[in-house]
Amino acid sequence: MTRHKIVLYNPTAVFHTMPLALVALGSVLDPECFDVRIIDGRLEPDPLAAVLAEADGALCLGVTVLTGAPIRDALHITREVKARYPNLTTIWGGWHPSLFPTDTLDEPSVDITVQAQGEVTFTEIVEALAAGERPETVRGTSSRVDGGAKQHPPRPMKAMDTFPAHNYDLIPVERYFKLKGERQLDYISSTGCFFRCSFCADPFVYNRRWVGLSPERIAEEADQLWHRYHFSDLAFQDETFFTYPKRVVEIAELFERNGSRFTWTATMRADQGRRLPDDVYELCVRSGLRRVMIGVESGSQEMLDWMTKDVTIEEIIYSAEKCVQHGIGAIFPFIVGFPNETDASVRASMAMIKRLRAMSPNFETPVFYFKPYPGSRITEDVVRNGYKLPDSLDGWAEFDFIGSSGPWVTDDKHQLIERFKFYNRFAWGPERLPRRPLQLLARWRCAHDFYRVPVEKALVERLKPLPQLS
Ligand code: B12
Ligand code: SF4
Repeated sequence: MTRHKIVLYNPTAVFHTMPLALVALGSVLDPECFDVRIIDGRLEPDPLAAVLAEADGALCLGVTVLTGAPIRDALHITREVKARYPNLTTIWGGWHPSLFPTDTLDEPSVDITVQAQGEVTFTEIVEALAAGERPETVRGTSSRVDGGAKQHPPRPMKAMDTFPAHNYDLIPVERYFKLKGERQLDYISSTGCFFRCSFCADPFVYNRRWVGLSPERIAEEADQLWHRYHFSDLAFQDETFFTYPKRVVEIAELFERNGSRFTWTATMRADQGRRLPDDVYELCVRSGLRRVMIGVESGSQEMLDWMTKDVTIEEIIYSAEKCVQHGIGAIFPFIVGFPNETDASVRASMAMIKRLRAMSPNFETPVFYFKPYPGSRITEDVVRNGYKLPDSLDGWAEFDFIGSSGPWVTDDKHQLIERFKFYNRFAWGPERLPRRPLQLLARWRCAHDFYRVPVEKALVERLKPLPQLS
């Protein structure tokens, strides 16, 4: 039997999260028929050379594509591969091709795009290719038919328990541990989200549906993975891990029963945190929960209502208090610079950030600038009001949140936020030398909202440029 080579590529990006999408795709293919090679641009000294070498004799190249900077690398690789191997089928999947199924096919080097959940769709594509057929009308894809780009019927989401366990041996797990600086294994236990935040692409891509692995399966896999890789921390990359409290309880109980061998981190909404009983917090901590990520987005209730976050300020504070009470760390991401966001709203977010940071040295409050990522209701609104989104993949490649804000943020506001971010970062956290003097100064500045003449900032940045992510 011929064993077909399948090449999967993860474009270069910030951070070293494991390429779970490609692991998911590679794990569903029958290893007797398909030889899956995952190449991660973040690990290769010369990603193109690595992909070109593997693409020789392969059945297809699959690329996972997020909106923004990763598109640049995805385009470069796909164009070069297509130029060298014109008959090799190229498939793009992931968030950007899910949002732009047919527009992405304006790029001649991309043959097929895949929308939303990819396991079954990708299997059908490669099986058709292996049988020498053209996978032209597979559900959940878009392709060129009679010269024009056509979106085929969507594929309903499938229960995750029907898929085989992720085969982490497809990636060099130890190398990710090294790059992350900790033995942290990334893991996904659910897909989609029931909520409707109007800045988020998830409701558009998954139609507010959610599917998840059963607690038994998660605990069993975690146990097996621990024996295999001896990780010390498990990072759930789900959109909303705390969707069903009963499921969380079962997972935590099973982790505890297995000996709580590792710590874990997961995503939680503030309303979910508000409803979680104390004994569940306690159980989660006993089972290893060390940190949650709770998207706050704004300190202004008016803004939260406008973005249909369906969360209240009271719920955010309550959840934060519960984290303090139970010794759980938390990341509370904020977004500023929404269209028409008032100065008062930005000030409310700054006040909320200060309040949260003062509550615990284990609380982080990264601040992102709003960028109208496609697929969201706010983006539709700003486009209706004249904002021009990129109209090509090359344009989308330049569209990235890192280091830039939308046109709604004035220079003055940008300056204020950047200074606030700097001082807020130093004001809290561990109280020790040599940062202590700067910490006291930063704390004073934050307490008095005085960010003028930022000499300390200039000095620190000159000595050590800070990464621009939060
Ligand atoms: C890990 C992660 C990252 C990692 C990158 C992961 C990587 N591939 O390198 C890092 C930390 C770098 C990152 C960064 C950002 N991210 Co991010 N991230 C995630 C997160 C939490 C998990 C992704 C994941 O592994 N999922 C698990 C896998 C199994 O699911 P999946 O990726 O969706 O893949 C499935 C399908 O999409 C499809 N599929 C995917 N790829 C392919 C490829 C082929 C060939 C096929 C056939 C199918 C297919 O099949 C897979 C299995 O069903 C998601 C949220 C989420 N839970 O998905 C957000 C998410 C992807 N990120 C998002 C955003 C907005 C960002 C940021 C822009 C902003 C921010 N503040 O975080 C930055 C910057 C990205 C950039 N431009 O560089 C958005 C996506 C927006 C978009 N339009 O691309 C998401 C959905 C979060 C959200 N709800 O807003 N992110
Ligand atoms: S921001 Fe989070 S909770 Fe809101 S819709 Fe997106 S994934 Fe769901």
